Amino acid sequence: MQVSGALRFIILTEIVFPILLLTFGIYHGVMQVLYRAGIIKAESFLGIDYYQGLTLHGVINVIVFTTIFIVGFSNAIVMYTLKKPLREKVQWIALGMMVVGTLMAAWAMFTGRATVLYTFYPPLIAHWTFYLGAVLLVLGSLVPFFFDWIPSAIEWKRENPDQKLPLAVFGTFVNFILWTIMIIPVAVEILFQLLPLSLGWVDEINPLLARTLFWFFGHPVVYFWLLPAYVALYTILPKIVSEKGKLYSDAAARLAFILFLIFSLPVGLHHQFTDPGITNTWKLIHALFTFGVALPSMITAFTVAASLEYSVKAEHPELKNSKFYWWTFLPYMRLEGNKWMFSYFFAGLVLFFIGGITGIVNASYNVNLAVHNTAYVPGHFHTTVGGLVLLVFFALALYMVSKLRGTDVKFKGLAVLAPYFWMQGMFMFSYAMMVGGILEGFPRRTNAGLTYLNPDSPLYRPEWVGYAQLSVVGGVLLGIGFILFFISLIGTLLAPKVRESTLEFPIADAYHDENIPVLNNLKTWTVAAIILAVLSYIPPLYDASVRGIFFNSPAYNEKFPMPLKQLQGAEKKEKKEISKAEKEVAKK
Ligand code: HAS
Repeated sequence: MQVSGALRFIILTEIVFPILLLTFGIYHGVMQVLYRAGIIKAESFLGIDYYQGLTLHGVINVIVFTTIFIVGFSNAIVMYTLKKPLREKVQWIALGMMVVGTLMAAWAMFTGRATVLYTFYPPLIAHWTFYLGAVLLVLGSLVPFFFDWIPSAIEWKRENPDQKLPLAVFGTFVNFILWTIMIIPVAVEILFQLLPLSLGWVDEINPLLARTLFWFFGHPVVYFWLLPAYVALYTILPKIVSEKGKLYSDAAARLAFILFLIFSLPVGLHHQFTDPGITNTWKLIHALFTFGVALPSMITAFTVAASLEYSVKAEHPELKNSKFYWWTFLPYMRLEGNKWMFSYFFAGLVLFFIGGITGIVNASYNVNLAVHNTAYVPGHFHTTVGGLVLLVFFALALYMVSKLRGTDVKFKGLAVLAPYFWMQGMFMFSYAMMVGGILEGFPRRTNAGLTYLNPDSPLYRPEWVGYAQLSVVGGVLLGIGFILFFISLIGTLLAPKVRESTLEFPIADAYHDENIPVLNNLKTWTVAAIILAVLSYIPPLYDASVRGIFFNSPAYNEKFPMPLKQLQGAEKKEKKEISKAEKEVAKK
């Protein structure tokens, strides 16, 4: 499909700009393992302190990179599958809002005015530009959905009344419906709590309410990152495996997307099992729904494995009766055609297998108490968003840049090795974090090199040293994996053009392609999702509103995440004790 110069520029920007930002995000990831292991024993490095770097790492990697890239990929796949060009004006507005929003938030973070981590829990408070930037970024990402893709899909439906919406568009729409709903609670938190506090219009806000509104958004958002990868797993992966590749079942894929729409929202309390003030019953109900949201991923595991088997056997009929041997025919290290992309999908799937199991551990209410706030949690999520999601996005980025620029993928050998370095690095990193977290209570979000892993500190915990050191090896391998991918991406971007620039995707047909109307009815399922989300959140939000207000709750020192009052209190106590001791000496 031919694409106008302006649209080509917009989509390329939406792919390359977030990856350029990701270089900072990943750099700060490597810095994290160095700080935590005590290889860097300092509060800051090159003018950026530990928590500022951790904020940059989290915000860039999972908020900025994901959002802009998802809009870019969704723009491309919707345009290609509906065969309708995008509306340029709408796209310029969306891109402008996202870029301006990102620059505002980046300014606040780089200048140390927004060291609030990606969860921005109060009482950590950022400069108002951080919050307004985030709002602009998020609103900008919705503009194409409402003002471009929906009108195009309506036109398409009018022209094709008997056909179901193409699966890639269906999955993308589920994702953006979810995105629209989940943004509402976090927008309320930002506009009515954080911004007024940051601007000094109010002195106090309710932190428990803020956390509950945040997690109303904060868990569904992980599926906003995941679903574009699932769109690619269902529609693109089988064709990468073989020319005759097919998706095993279209209905199973649609069912998975609908289950995500319903179950992604009523689950946020599984991040707040240890928060006081919210009734246990509702925490348990959210825990049960969390098991529900694992179901569509289990369906996906089966459908993807069946699609891989079908696609291999379609090309190798001699393997017809093979039960497991066909796995050896997958293109793990092949360079020809689009087969190089398989390495990214495969490494991502293997990592996600671990991410899924560990997610279910997290979700189990009582077991969660053993892992919450330990390094186990980052161990889990790096194999999900930093595993399948990131690796599939890397493959799509390289692929789309080469198509849109009309160049060949450069340094393909390095490009194929990159995901295996990444996978190996992630195995080591996540193993260290998870085992250290679950068995030894190694904490997350802590500059441990200054304290727990510092032999000169009274807090020294020698049993954590080995885990921290293993995570450094993992972190370095991850860094190498990223550099290999980046070399290939920049080479492809700057290489001389060898063909017309186009936009196309290898889209697989379905082997089982039944038309089941109930699975195509997005309106009904959207209403059901909203009702379930509202019902599951009214009681916890009520609890948080009435039980979460602690007047004069203390401010925090951002360098030591400890209430100032507690620090001051400790000082006072110390002074009292000193003066008492002095008096006793004087008496004697
Ligand atoms: Fe999670 C915390 C529960 C999925 C991301 N999660 C986080 C945080 C992030 C995150 C960022 O219940 C940290 C937030 C923070 O900063 O505090 N998570 C789950 C559950 C799932 C899950 C039940 N998470 C994700 C995904 C993420 C993500 C996806 C990002 C994209 N998570 C939790 C909980 C917490 C949590 C608690 C809070 C913990 C705490 O205490 O703070 C499920 O959706 C997972 C279902 C997945 C599966 C896997 C299916 C397997 C597939 C691969 C098949 C492979 C094949 C190839 C076919 C059931 C599809 C062959 C492979 C071979 C191995 C041969």
